[in-house]
Amino acid sequence: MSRRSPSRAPSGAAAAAPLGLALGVALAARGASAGAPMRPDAWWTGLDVQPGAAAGRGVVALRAPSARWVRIPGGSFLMGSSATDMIRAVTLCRREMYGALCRGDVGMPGIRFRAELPAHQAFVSPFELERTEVSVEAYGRCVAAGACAEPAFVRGDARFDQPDFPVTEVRWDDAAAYCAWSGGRLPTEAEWELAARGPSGRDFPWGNVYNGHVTNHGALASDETDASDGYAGLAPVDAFPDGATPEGVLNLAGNASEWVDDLYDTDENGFGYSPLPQTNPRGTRGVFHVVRGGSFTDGAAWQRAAWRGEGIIARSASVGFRCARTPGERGQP
Ligand SMILES: [Ca+2]
Repeated sequence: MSRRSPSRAPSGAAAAAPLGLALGVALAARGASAGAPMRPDAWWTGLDVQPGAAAGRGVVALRAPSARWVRIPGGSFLMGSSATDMIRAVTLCRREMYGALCRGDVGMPGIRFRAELPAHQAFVSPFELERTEVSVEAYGRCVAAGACAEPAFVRGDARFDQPDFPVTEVRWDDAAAYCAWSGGRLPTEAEWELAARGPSGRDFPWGNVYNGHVTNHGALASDETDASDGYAGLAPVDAFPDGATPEGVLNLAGNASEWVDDLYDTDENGFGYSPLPQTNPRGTRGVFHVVRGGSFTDGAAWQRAAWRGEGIIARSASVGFRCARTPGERGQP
């Protein structure tokens, strides 16, 4: 079965040829692809793509199986964004194709980023977070058990229905139901941000410098997908190991955005964090749940660990989730 990514798509010629010829074909394909323009949207829109244009091609990585849960030490950290953080966000945003939209005062991006204000101290107790987003395969076990609703994508749609892709097109309630069924719960927004930023307050899960090759990102453009990271659409939940946090949590930035437990609870101006208790804060007022971490349709500024989305949609092709649990609480495996 062929894989869903242009970076993984095997060459038919290479697959059928003897090893030496196959190697030659592969090397030639790589050389040709290095200078060939790539259609970032080709796979996503169902057009033919030229295999072999992705980063990491030809590199074999051996990885040991990893545990589902990663322990995140609790502690105090600076949650949200300062005025300086906002300037950095707008600067990143301005590099996008539609960067002219990225003003810090008015306009859609400005409003989106203002939700991160103000920077404030928060304390989070130790917890455990899933190393990866919940996969289609894992979620399917909950559906088969009758405990979760079917995701809304069309079965067999190769863009979404792949066992190792993050499950998307699920409602917040579905995500919460899965986590409860599988022995956890949705992380709070503060837990998610502490896991992504660490106690030092990183801008991104991997560090402070944006790197579009370690996150399955998109673009602020007419075509929101971007295959320069190797994937126009979703990627396997264990892809992008170089974008992991120091503790080993994968794809907090990028791939699927993620439901968190909190409701989007704004300040008196209708944006920004409401005054919440500093210890284990959790938004309990509001209509919509928060989503965290940019997706494969979001540009660099939305990959920042402080970004928060208001979750105004019930389901989305770019929103999935992962679960958390509190040490000492154990449910099903
Ligand atoms: Ca993610």
